[in-house]
Amino acid sequence: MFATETAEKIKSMEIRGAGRIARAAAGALRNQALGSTATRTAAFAGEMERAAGLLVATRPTAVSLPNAVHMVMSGIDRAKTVKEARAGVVQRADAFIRSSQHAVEKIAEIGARHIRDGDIILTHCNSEAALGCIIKAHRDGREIEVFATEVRPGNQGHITIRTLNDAGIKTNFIVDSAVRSFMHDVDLVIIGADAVTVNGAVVNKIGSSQVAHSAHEARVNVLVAAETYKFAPRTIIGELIRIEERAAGEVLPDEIARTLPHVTVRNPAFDVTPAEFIDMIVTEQGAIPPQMAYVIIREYLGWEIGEFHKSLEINNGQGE
Ligand code: RUB
Repeated sequence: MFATETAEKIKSMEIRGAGRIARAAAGALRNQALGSTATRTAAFAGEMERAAGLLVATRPTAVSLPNAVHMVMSGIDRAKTVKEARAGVVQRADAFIRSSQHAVEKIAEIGARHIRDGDIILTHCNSEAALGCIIKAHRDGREIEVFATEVRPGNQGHITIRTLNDAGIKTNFIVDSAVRSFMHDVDLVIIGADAVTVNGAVVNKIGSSQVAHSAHEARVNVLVAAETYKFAPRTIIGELIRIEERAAGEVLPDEIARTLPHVTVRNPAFDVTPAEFIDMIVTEQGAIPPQMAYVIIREYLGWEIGEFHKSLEINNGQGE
């Protein structure tokens, strides 16, 4: 699949979930590079930049997407020939996809260690990283039970309960507004992430902050399963994560909305859970308290504050 087709599928949410979106984007750039007929490096780089821009513009919240694109595209401008540039893109895209899959497996392994025999776990939305931890604990022989939310308006909970059912895990399916009613029966909350900011706040599916708040109130631990490429480097310089607001029709059919001229439907797809409601973030590099997010950005993503200063200077016309 080339970039245009992949971008459409990400936009329509046929491809969804921050990890899958990132791998699909890397794969699309790889295919774009292999299919390019450009004969000059500048033309090749231009085509790849346009493809990268198209992919990054599809969904604004999942930081895994620009991070993956950044990793695949880095160094393209230093290649001396099209052959070299193409090989670089293919090599970096394949490496990203491999390391992403490995990260999800590693997180499952680490996260499962924090699940005890007899635990009742609540999860929200559909996160392969979060479900990986739950399924690994079950496969390791721990007897567990899950509460899974419906996840209005996208119904991602339907994907979650099918996955849990297929793994043979006892699961309770509840509407989003029932979370607080059941929280006292729950031992642990596990959710995924679309972005983690430098101060340890987690951006995830709308409703996650209510889930975490309710868990905090009931003294239930909240564990976030997030690969390091979901950490947001630009939050170091104060950049905020943009919360995607999707079409009103996902919440209320247009024919009904048309009869309610005084009603505006709001449909944010994500919300922000502050670090104080999160006990641990499980990354492929290990489990960390949310306050250590900066270390992940610096050590594992390789983004230094200096790099931002440099890019800011260049953007302001002061650099080079
Ligand atoms: C998906 C969502 C998931 C994270 C993490 O939202 O919020 O919890 O993306 O998922 P959407 P994963 O359905 O709108 O994309 O662990 O699979 O990357």
